[in-house]
Amino acid sequence: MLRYLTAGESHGPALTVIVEGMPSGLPLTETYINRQLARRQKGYGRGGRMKIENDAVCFLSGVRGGLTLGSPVTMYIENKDGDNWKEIMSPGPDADLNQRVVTRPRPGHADLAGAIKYRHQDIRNVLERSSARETAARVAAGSTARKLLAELGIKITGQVVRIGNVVVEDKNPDTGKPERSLAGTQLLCADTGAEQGMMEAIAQAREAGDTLGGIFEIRVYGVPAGLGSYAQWDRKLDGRLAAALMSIQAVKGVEIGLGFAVAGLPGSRVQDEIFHDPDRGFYRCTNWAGGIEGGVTNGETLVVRAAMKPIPTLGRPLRSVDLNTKDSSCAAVERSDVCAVPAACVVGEAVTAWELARVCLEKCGGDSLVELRDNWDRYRYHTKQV
Ligand code: EPS
Repeated sequence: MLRYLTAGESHGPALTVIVEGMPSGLPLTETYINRQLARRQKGYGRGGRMKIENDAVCFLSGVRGGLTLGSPVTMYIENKDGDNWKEIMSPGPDADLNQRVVTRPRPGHADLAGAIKYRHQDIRNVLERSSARETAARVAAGSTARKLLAELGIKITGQVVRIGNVVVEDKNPDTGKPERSLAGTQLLCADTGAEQGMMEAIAQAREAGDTLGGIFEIRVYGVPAGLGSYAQWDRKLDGRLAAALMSIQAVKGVEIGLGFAVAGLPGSRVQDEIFHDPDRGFYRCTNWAGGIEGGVTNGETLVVRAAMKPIPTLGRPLRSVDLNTKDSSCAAVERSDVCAVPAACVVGEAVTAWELARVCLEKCGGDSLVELRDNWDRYRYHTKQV
């Protein structure tokens, strides 16, 4: 089945990802993936690193003449900043391990827990891999899945709906139409008024040496009923999406459809009534479930939201304790972002695409895109006939 593995340190020479199980015959170009990588780098509030990088994949295996071969797809993303860290990050005995040593863990980062777990005395050995730099590799993997879904008529969009205290009021959990294009927005937010407020909030946070989190919302259009399963806990698509989104650095909460609001509403306001039309088949007039019932897609648009906490690297650092001397001191300050919610949104789209591609392949199989499409078209025909 479809799986991927990423590797690479934030200031090492490169990030690498191997995607396995992608059917043969899928049209795939570096340019297609690079468009998504470029989206991940954008957003008002990002730090100095994004001025150095120009993320782009290089295919090392699995694609020939613009089509996947069915063999593992290896992608390589150069860290341009790696050039500035060659001596410090060298894998050989010549590495300069006395420069840029980090001993004051940042509250909220993996720094302290990671140092304890792996018995590191230099927290750099933790932060190099726990850094959200790794998400570039995940966007590359997710973009291959996004392309597969596009071939099946499934479209994924993401939108920032909150930064700090600035909230986009109309969450529109109804089935709705795809939002207007977000290209050209500063924060992947369709509400220009809210976006302006968000940018002001980010500017204020920067001024104060602070950071801001927020919420992004992912929608998936064109999903037929019947993906995922209620039959076993680890086959439930809602659980799988929650795990995928929660695994994104700094994400602390995930909700589907009405999400946490269900706790305060009566059943009659939470469930989506069922209707039937000879042309449309079964349909709903509301989508409070966010397109999933019992761990299975119900044919409505998927609506998933994730909450990202503010990045723990603060210009005005919080109190911490030196790992080696145990003296009280302020946490380390590394170059970082003030707000990376738009970037996390693009990563959210990627991991959602990945999980969706997996359930599509589980449902309809196929070693080649042609075989998958045959099975897919037959299944879609069935969903319209019932
Ligand atoms: C990131 C690269 C990192 C950070 C950020 C995300 O680069 P550097 O550490 O060299 O500044 O900008 O990572 C974090 C916020 C973090 O806490 O790790 C990227 O490529 O997205």
